[in-house]
Amino acid sequence: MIPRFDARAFSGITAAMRDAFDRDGVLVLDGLIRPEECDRLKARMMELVDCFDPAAHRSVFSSTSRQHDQDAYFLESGHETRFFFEEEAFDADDKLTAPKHLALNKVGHAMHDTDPVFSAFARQDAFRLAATGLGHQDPLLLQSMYIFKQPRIGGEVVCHQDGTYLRTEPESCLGFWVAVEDATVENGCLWGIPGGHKTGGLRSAFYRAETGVHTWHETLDDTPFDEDLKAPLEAPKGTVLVFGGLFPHLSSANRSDRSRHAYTLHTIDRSAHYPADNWLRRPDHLPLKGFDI
Ligand SMILES: O=C(O)CCC(=O)C(=O)O
Repeated sequence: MIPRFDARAFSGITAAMRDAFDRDGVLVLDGLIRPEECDRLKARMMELVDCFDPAAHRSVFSSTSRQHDQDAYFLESGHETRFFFEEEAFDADDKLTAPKHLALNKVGHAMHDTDPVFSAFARQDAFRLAATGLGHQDPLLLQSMYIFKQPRIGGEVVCHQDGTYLRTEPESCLGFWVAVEDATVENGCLWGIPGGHKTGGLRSAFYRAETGVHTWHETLDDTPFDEDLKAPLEAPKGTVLVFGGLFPHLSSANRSDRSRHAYTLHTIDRSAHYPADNWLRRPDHLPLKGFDI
């Protein structure tokens, strides 16, 4: 049973939280974000979507087909706010089957630097305290996403470790997954393998060539993920799940009538080396920043 912590009055990582994180690979912080903060973030995202022209970019994010792996609009989004559709958002004639607000899979990957509302949300003390309390000496904000998990067409995310896509040497990635809306088994909550961060190492690494859109995976450890052990991480609005780069996690397709909006923030430690062949790159004039700007 993965413990849940009441984090409504969070003032830092406790010994019990640290023990749970080390043992299970994931920390469940209920109420860390107030409901009105979730609503504000969602409202700001809806404004950003209002301004997005769906005719301009038809980029799809799919963890099964992985067509985004060869897509310049995706690969060059590390310092941008860009919009990616659900795979099932288009019909056989390539027309959207739902209004854009109900057709997008996610928005990424740098709203924490490009948008004032998202920057303030990402840089709140709760995340800083959690990152430093879990061992980061000097956290850098690497990636953020707003994930819609749309009603009926929200795509599945296959079991993976975030360290595959956000590589540092040594591994230092920390993920904060925020339930902007209630996440249940029915609408596609996150699942994880408790203790799975200690069973085998990083399974694969994802690389991007120096130029162009060529990417590839390399197997580092062929130990299979033991998905029989996976547990649902149901998360009421405002709950934050915190996990490291080795924690295996996934989510099922959302076939329900309810969306499951989530926000994710990934930090790395400045002292760790961030190899230049990671897919997510920043131009020299937009370096990664920390919690203070
Ligand atoms: O929110 C989800 O359904 C999955 C998110 C996730 O695992 C990821 O983006 O790494």
